[in-house]
Amino acid sequence: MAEQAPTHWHLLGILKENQRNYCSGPALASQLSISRTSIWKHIQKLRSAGYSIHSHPRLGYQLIAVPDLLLPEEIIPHLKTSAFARTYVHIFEVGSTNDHALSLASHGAPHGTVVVAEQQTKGRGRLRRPWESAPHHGIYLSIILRSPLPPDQAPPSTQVAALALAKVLRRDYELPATIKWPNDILIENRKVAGILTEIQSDQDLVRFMVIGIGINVNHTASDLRGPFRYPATSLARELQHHVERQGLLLTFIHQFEADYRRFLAQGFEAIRCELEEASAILGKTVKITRGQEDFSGKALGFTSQGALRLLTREGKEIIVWVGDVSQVETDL
Ligand code: BT5
Repeated sequence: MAEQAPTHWHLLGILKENQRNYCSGPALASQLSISRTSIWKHIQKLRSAGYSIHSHPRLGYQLIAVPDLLLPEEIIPHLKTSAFARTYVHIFEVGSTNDHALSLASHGAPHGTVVVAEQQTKGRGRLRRPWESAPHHGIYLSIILRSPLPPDQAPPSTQVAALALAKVLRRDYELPATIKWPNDILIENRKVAGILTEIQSDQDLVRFMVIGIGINVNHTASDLRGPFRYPATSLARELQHHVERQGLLLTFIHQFEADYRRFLAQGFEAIRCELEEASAILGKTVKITRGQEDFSGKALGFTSQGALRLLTREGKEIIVWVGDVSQVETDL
């Protein structure tokens, strides 16, 4: 990153390296080339962000606990991405991270900007359906993408995000995550995450996209009361233990950037196989609703552009670009 990290991040770095010990005020002051009063002010800043720091009149300062928050201090120093999250906006409470990101994008925020909130009061899904966003339990994230794609090549970006998340959940958490086309991540038929993509385009080119991802991480059963269109779950419920959100967010951002770059360079074909393997619906009979229309048929796979191929009961293959899968039945 070209920008210099703020002083309190350096201070935090030193406290973390010496977490078992106290760091004396004068030693910190000389290491950072600032006064002891400034050290104290930066300590106060870290405390107000949620870090628990013990101070001893003679021994100095000791970091006791790092807050379970998606603070830039905990994310940015670990980034190895080239664009994703290089601009990172963390908010404690917001209506919807997608709305916030759309507004930042319309004011010129760069490609890869990430907006993360600890809580959403008006989180939304497709068709303005509500997205339950319990404070501090989930990951509510929106990412701004500025790729010069023709408008008809942008929608598969949702599937790239879905694939990246499913891969992380399978590889790093050993969960049988699958993708219910086009935007749901399921674990054994229960929805653990949803994706909402919003696109602003001119006639020939996408101006920007905002991809919003909501992940149920440490939600308990009572956080997921619904009523929901589909049974819901969280990672903690599936794994029976608390999941550290910072690590999950970081891994997802890296995986998404890698898969998105591959998609931009090689097109949808580059991810088609992986998507088909991770699909919750291929080979099954599904009912798809699009506006007032319903289609039923067997999901066969994806076209080279990312649309769903459906074999109707009449034996005709149709191509579906958008829709909601409302029923999935395994073929006998
Ligand atoms: C989605 O829509 O699944 C997309 C959800 C995207 C949420 C993220 S959070 C960050 C960003 N900022 C936003 O404002 N949104 C994005 P859809 O397929 O339409 O599903 C919505 C439906 O899922 C709702 O009507 C409920 O039935 C159900 N639902 C709501 N909250 C849920 C939750 N936490 N877990 C599982 N299902 C939920």
